[in-house]
Amino acid sequence: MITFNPTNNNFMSRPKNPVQVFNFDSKDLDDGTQLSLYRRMLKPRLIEEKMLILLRQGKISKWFSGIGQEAISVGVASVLNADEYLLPMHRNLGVFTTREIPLYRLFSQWQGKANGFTNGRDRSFHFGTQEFKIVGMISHLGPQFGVADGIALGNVLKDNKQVCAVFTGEGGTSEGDIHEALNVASVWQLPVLFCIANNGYGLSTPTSQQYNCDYLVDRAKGYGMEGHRIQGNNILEVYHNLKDIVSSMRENPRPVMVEFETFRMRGHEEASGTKYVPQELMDQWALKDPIKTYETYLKTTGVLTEVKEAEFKEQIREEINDHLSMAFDEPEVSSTEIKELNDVFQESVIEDVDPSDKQQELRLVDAIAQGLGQAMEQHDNLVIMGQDIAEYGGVFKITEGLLERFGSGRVRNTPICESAILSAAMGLSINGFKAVVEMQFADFVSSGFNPIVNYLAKTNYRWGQNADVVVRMPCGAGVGAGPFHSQTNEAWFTHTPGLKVVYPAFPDDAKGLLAASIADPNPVLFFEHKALYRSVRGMVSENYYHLPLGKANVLTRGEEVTIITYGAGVHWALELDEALKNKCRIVDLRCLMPLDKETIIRAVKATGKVLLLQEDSAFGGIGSDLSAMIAETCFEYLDAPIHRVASLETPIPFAAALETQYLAKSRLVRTLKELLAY
Ligand SMILES: Cc1ncc(C[n+]2csc(CCOP(=O)(O)OP(=O)(O)O)c2C)c(N)n1
Repeated sequence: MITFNPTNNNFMSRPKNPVQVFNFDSKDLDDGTQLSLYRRMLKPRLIEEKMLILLRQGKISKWFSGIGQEAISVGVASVLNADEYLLPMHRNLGVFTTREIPLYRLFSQWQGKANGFTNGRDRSFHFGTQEFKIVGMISHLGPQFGVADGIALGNVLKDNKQVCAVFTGEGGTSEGDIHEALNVASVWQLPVLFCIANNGYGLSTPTSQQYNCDYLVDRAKGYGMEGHRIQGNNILEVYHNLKDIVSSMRENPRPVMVEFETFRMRGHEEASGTKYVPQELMDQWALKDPIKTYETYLKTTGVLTEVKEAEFKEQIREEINDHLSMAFDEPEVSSTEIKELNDVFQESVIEDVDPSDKQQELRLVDAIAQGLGQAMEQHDNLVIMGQDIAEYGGVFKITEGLLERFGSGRVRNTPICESAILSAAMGLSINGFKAVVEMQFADFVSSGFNPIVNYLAKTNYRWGQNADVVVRMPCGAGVGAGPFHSQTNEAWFTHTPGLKVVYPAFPDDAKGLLAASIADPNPVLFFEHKALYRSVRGMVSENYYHLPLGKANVLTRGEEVTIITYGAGVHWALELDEALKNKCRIVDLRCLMPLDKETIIRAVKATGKVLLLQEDSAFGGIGSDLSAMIAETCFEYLDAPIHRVASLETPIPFAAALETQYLAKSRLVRTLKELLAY
């Protein structure tokens, strides 16, 4: 092992002869394996050389080069079994080739064609494939570590003794998601091989501006994790060390961090160049080329001959050219609006399970708790995670008793790590599990926003991997809790294609909709109004049952005005309607995405007047979109302008008088009377 920082000047005095750069030691590796490692590194290198030509000819778009880093990708992929998940980043072509993905599929992927992995929907290495057990990156880098946590948790729960490996560059390690994921992996002792390819630069930023410690792997100690620093350009060092580490991880499941020392020999991506990299560094690292140095070693030991080398290169080049022709011959991708829209969600065939006649009176909070417990019985692959949800039963006591009933494997207290846990929920889904994540308060979802809107929401559309995740969101004001414990932030998510958003107002709806949300293989944000938890009661069927997502409920049949609302608004509207002697037709949306447009339109047409009521502030909220939709579809039926009633455009104040003034309810009577009088 060497002791230098890739961009630090100590390294300038390295020897000039490539053979001396590394102390190769094949140990007891047979010749076949030694040659196979060589061939495996050669393949991505020759593909890249070809890609650089195609890039110059304008035949492919962006290219992120891993030239000089092949030993890391190949070494890691070579020590994992074919059924163990690999989570590569943008410089890990060797992972894909070592897993023997047919090259034409990779080439089609890079050209945005249908034989790729995303139907032209995402570019470069942004794809995954269950067939090859590879989970590709999203651009945001950091969530990848948390996804690996989830996959590893799935492996632990299956007790299959598998390891998964995830990659990042040193730049990515500065992201908070990475810290959270490392912490969770350590607390839960998840068998993840965390691979940090320290290649000196994150785009143009040298390591000295990225972190302020000697070695990134020193951080492993802080996480209570084993760590190793390995010369990433020495394939034998990578292979031997990882083989030992990984087999020990299989025996004794735990996370391990490995920092690979390497160097980025080309620009961040091809168009951006390397002007900011001192030439001496380039020259020094050129001597440590993982393929050339190993090639020289293999030749000195007689394992590789000139003839064999030429044969390998010819075979690989022929394969590349054949597969490139296939990809070039493939037509440009085409689709239809309907197909694109249909692929946003995985098709969900949710069985009809009806409520029974045997009922009991429950509060909203109890109905949710009962529904969650029954869903745990129904799906033995369902894991629930959240802060203080196990022994403590959650801050609203909804998960009380579940630990005792279902055990600590499936009912998991988490550190305060929203991003890592939501990413882990994605990983669980990839590994065949269902997950329910409890946000302690809906407000805190902002700390896990990235994995929800970028991972959970987009993965089915991108490469057909569903995110079987429900995020429970205790939300809403009226509880005197101020700006950070009172928000109803559904509009943050209804705007993002790929997420379902459910918002019940009654106990029976909450139970049936929660069960259906969990049964649904797609990501669902499930809003639970805190002010309704213990104030709203109703009769609830005792059995496990589903209510369909995307069906609104018409609660009253008044003829003069339609009020469309959800959540706490439903109860404000009901109260007022009673006072006004039933003039209102109240539609409880129950589900915001999918939206029951038919019921909305029918109700508007029936009264000719419509009031849209929401607890959230108005601008950019659900009411605004409903208003546009109603104006577009029901214009001729309207007898008055559409009215919206929403909360003030301010953060949510704490003091009772201010909160009351803030809330939409305080303007409801006045606006409704104006509308009735219009
Ligand atoms: C959250 C986020 N911020 C910024 C970027 C832009 N970006 C993409 S890759 C990259 C550098 C990553 O450096 P590193 O993790 O060291 O990997 P390397 O590219 O060196 O292999 C940056 C800044 C991004 N994709 N995502």
